[in-house]
This record gives sequence, structure tokens and C-alpha cells, in this order.
Amino acid sequence: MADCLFCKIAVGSIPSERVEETERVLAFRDINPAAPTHVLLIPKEHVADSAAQIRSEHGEMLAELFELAARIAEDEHLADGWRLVTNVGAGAGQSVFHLHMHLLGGRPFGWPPG
Ligand code: DGP
Repeated sequence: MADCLFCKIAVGSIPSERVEETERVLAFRDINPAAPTHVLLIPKEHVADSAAQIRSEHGEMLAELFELAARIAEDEHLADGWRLVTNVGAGAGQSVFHLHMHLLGGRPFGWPPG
């Protein structure tokens, strides 16, 4: 999408600190980290604005995304635990409307979240 921040990060026209990528998924560090490890995982293609638009056709990309998240968690030594979060809608804190997941780790997390 022409005016989408994460589409621009995906193609490299806006720089980011890339962590890893696969055919369909890019992982890069959040500019405003909420934990010692805070990595964003996005589909390179703008397949959905948020998780509310996920359809079964996105299954393979999502499997790739989860697999990559687990690999990064291992690489970042998050054996104590890590969290994957996706915000849907402004009321839940979503500010970028390109499907993404936050991989958070390196500190304790409470439950339920605040
Ligand atoms: P959300 O609030 O769930 O839509 O998450 C969007 C995240 O994107 C937020 O934690 C901050 C991050 N972010 C916003 N702009 C940039 C940017 O230009 N570069 C990077 N690396 N992260 C960004």
C-alpha cells in the first residue's frame, strides 16, 4: 500500500534494524521498545490491516511468522518466556494498520496484561 509505514519498511525505503527475514515475513526491532527484546514481525505483503482480516489463505504466511518468532526467541535467549501480541484497533493500542505481531521478552510479564 502506497502510504503504509510497514510496507515502506518491508521494501527498505524506510530504514529499520532488521533481525531476520523469510520469503514472506520480515522481523525488525521496534523503534520504541517495551522490553529488552521487542521485535515486530510483519508479512512483507500488505495482506491485512490487522488480525481481524486474517483469512485461511494467510495460513502458510502465519505459520512462517510463528516459526520465525520462535527462532528469534531462541536466538535472543528468551528461554524464561516470551510473548506475542497483536493489537487490533486503536482502542487496543494499534497505531500501524499493517498486520504485525510484537515479540516481547527479556523481562517478566504479568497476567492479565495491564
Ligand atoms: P501497534 O501499536 O501495535 O500498531 O504497534 C506499532 C509499533 O510500531 C509500535 O510499537 C512502534 C513501532 N513503530 C512505529 N513506527 C516505527 C518505525 O518507523 N520503525 C520501527 N522500527 N518501529 C516503528
